[in-house]
Amino acid sequence: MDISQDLNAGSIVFSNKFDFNTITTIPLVLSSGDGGFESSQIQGTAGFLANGWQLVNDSTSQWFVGLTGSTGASGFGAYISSDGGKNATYGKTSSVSWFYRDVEIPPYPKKIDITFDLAVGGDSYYDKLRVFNLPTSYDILPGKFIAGHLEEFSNKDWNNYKLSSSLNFSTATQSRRIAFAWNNNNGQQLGDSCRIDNISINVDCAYQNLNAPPIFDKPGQEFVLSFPEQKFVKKLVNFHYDTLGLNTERYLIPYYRISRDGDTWTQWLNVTIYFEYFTNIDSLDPFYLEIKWVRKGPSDVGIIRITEYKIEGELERQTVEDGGTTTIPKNESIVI
Ligand SMILES: [Ca+2]
Repeated sequence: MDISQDLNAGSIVFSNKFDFNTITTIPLVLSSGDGGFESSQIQGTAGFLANGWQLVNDSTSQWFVGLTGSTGASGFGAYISSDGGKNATYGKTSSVSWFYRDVEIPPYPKKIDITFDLAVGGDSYYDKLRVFNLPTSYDILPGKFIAGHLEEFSNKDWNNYKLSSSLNFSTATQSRRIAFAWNNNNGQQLGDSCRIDNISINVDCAYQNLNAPPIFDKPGQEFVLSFPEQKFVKKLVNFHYDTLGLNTERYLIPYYRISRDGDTWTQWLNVTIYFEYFTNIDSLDPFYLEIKWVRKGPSDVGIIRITEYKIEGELERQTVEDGGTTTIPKNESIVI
């Protein structure tokens, strides 16, 4: 919370503005480690699990780890082989082989980026690599090729690719299944099979390094702002919120309550629509204050988040006779 004071005017303002534009990129898989098959340099099919990947190979054209799959700039990479790992070839029997991993997405995600180096043969109609961002509930099976891919590739020399896709905006962590699937049919081979290396997976998240804004997921959900014993705060000046998700009816209502001893409280009182001074605090005695926002409206979908609030107080002042009359504040600082 930011606090600013105007000693001449005798006013004090408490405000909090949440920054939704600051994005932090969080790496989930590094190209120098698991994503490059370099965390554990193990050749063959065991090289996948050794680097955190699950392997679902079909019976003919299968994924292997080894020198053959590398760009040449690093040790190992992944590749499709139909001769037990000797060469980057694919067979004339229809095959679909996968490798994948589940990644945990931090809260407040904006998007996920999957980058990798790829060289791939094949004809674009029958023989290809597809890359997926799937729910973890999706059951990956050998021999089963599916649509819903981010992109598909065939007949390309070594190149670097970056695939970006959106994620559900959520206050909780969620998981996704990032998958690579090779498919070939029983027709003609064209060139080498597929080689892939230096996979990195990053998620762009909002406000990972900032105080999280109050989020309201469900009807009736509350956010309470508590002030310690004090006698300055006088009114909620304004607040702002936005809604995420489907545009159905939901909104926030602010309330406040007061206690003289921190134990016995008034009822929750409505903040008037004109944001007038809180009532019940006209004596000069210190008091405890709580302001709360409650999600209202019939809709149980979507999210409301407070983007900003501003609370105003008055500093206690005294008058000093000094030739003329000067008013100065008694309290020059306050910590909330
Ligand atoms: Ca590598």
